[in-house]
Amino acid sequence: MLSRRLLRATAFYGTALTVVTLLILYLTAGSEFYETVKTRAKGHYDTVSSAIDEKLSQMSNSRTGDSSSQPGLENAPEFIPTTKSTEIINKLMERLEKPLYDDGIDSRQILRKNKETYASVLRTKIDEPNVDNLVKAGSDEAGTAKATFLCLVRNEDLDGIIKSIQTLQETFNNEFNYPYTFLNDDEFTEEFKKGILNALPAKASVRFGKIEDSDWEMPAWIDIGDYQKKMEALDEQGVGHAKQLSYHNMCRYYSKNFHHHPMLRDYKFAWRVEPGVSFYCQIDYDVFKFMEMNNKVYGFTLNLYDNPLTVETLWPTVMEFVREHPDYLHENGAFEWLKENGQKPDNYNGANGYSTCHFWTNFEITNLDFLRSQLYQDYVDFLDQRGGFYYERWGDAPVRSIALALFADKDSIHWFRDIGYSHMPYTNCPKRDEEKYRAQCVPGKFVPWGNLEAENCQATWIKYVMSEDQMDLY
Ligand SMILES: Nc1nc2c(ncn2[C@@H]2O[C@H](COP(=O)(O)OP(=O)(O)O)[C@@H](O)[C@H]2O)c(=O)[nH]1
Ligand SMILES: [Mg+2]
Repeated sequence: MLSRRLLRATAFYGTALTVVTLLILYLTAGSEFYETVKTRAKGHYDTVSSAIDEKLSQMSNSRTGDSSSQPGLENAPEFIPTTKSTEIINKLMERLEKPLYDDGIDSRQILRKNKETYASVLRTKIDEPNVDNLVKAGSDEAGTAKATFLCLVRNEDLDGIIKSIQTLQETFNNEFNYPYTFLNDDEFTEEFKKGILNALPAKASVRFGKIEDSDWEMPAWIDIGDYQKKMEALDEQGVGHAKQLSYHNMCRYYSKNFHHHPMLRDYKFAWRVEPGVSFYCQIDYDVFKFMEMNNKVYGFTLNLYDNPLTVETLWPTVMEFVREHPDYLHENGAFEWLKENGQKPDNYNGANGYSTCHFWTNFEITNLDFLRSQLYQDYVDFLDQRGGFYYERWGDAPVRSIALALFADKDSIHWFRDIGYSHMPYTNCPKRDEEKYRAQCVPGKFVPWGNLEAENCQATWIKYVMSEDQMDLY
């Protein structure tokens, strides 16, 4: 009894003594210590911000840039998930677990109807988006979005990328003068840089950057033997690029890392441009400002089915992630598009519950804040840890598309019907006024070969995802 009291008293006086000592120390030396820390931090802050200023001025004055890597997450408020009730979560999960169509579907009939839907939409004459805030060429605000074209290319892609950017300049960018960012996993050669600069008007702003090896290369925790064995098998089944390690790296980079490249840090939007693509129609309004002023997260032109052999475990893996983070789901997500099983039921079954519909990311205009959000990063890190970029051939297109369809508001995903665009073999060709065409494309003609018509997912997007308001945007 006595010893317990003694113990309690000792503990009490001991604590009191420590608090008093700390208080005295703070009052005498603490403020000085605080000042020192503050001064040091400010010094550091000043150094960092002057380095940024210097970089920014370099960016606007020079036509080349540096390439250091400095990843970081910014959580834009619109991409912070809201907490949801169990009832809502259960309803959302239910929609993700069942296919869009019940058993007994006639896939040929669905394909026929879908082709009709697609043709009738694309053959209806359209002009620019019907919004009252379009920023037209020549106006003060034209070209003022924080935005860049993004070209991930190799030195040997020079001719192909020149073709792409020249038609892009002619149809759009001569009027808006948005900058170009070229990225490569290797150093760009002088020949490449000169070739690009010569192909663009003198006023064009261009930067060339190198990707850090650690952001590009296969991560150390991938079992190379396992990767090789699995890709040998995929290759034998005719899956393209299966044995091409650089292709796996590229898909992972576009899924997980590109948006953290320091050269993109000051941009909110990136428009991806690939070698060998064509732009067909005149675009007289600022596409980036349209995205910004109408709260768009993503812009696409084409959406297609994928080869299910490349994504066999992607959907089950995504569902594991979703069960861990059900709050991340968006109540107005484009779930039906992911769960469509009518036109290509074998794809849905082969991909274990995923239609394989995806935006064709060789054209994409991305709100980088979405990709830099905690939500997207958690998602892609989870997938990355499972190794599917190497043990399968998960593409950046299905990975990005699933994230958008699950976690973003479907009304913030915009189909740029008015942008005539082609990457072999598929085309988005709208019906526009004659003078808006600069080259031949046939309105509604998706692909030159009839047997590939079934690869088009756009009708599902039109029928099950687009609201009337979205349809009325053109
Ligand atoms: N720097 C670099 N770019 C690559 C590499 N592999 C692909 N790309 C780029 O990544 C994009 C997609 O590659 P691409 O070969 O067009 O793929 P596909 O459209 O799926 O056939 C294009 O912009 C390519 O230039 C690579 O190994 N290094
Ligand atoms: Mg390509």
